[in-house]
Amino acid sequence: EGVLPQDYTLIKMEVLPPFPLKFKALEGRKVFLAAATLRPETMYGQTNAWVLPGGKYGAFEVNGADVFILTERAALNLAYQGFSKTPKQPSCLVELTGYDLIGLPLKSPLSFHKVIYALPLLTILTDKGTGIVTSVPSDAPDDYMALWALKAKPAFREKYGVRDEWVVPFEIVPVINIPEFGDRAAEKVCLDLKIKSQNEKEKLAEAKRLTYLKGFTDGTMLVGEYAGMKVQEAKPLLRTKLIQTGEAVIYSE
Ligand code: A2H
Repeated sequence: EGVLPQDYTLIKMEVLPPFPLKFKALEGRKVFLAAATLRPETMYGQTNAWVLPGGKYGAFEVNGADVFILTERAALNLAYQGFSKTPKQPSCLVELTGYDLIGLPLKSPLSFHKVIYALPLLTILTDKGTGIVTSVPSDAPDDYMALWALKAKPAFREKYGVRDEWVVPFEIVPVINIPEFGDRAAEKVCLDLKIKSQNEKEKLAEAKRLTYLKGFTDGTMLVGEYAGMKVQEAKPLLRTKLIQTGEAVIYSE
């Protein structure tokens, strides 16, 4: 944990009915996987959500009829930030694991892929954000490598019960141009640094640093209502918009 609080945008990825049996108690509610991101301006390029298979999650009542699926730790933080039925008290409707979430169809704000799926990722940290991550392989090196691995390895898909149709059709969507790295910065940087797997932590950290920094300072939006605008300017505008439309909430930790 850093010294300064981190301000995330929680993207509300709606779970599409019909719900699985485990979700019986959630019938008739609006249920969302709540993904913590620092890059709300990239949401056009979402291809899937990531969940930790063995991770513990819960379905928590937030404001109104909304239910958020996230870690208990995040639910407690949210309850202190005004998002719970009873102030400062998370209320859990169903306890879940990541295995219960794999394969859920989701509708996520701004995404060009209209229905995307929750997929397994073993490097998710349970003490950061919500334990749910939205995947943008055009701009996030971690997401690029993880999606590549799932696409390339049928045995890995099989091990986690991932169907081909939740992964294979999902192409990378260009969202931002960075003069130095082109329209798919994450792919370019992973290739340049010769990253072979998600487990090359140091190289991935360098790839992340490069794409994150250059994306912010030199990036231009390629798509959406702010196409042509600098990322620096579009980012706060898109964040505010997602919050005003009720498609995202602010979360800090
Ligand atoms: B970012 P920081 Cl396009 N475990 O969102 C692992 N990673 C997590 C996480 C967790 N529990 N919670 C959030 N994250 C990811 C988009 C994105 C992100 C892009 C590019 C870079 C990037 C799409 N994935 O992050 O340690 C989320 O991925 C690189 C910094 O708080 C979140 O933003 O700095 C970011 O890590 C938060 O990481």
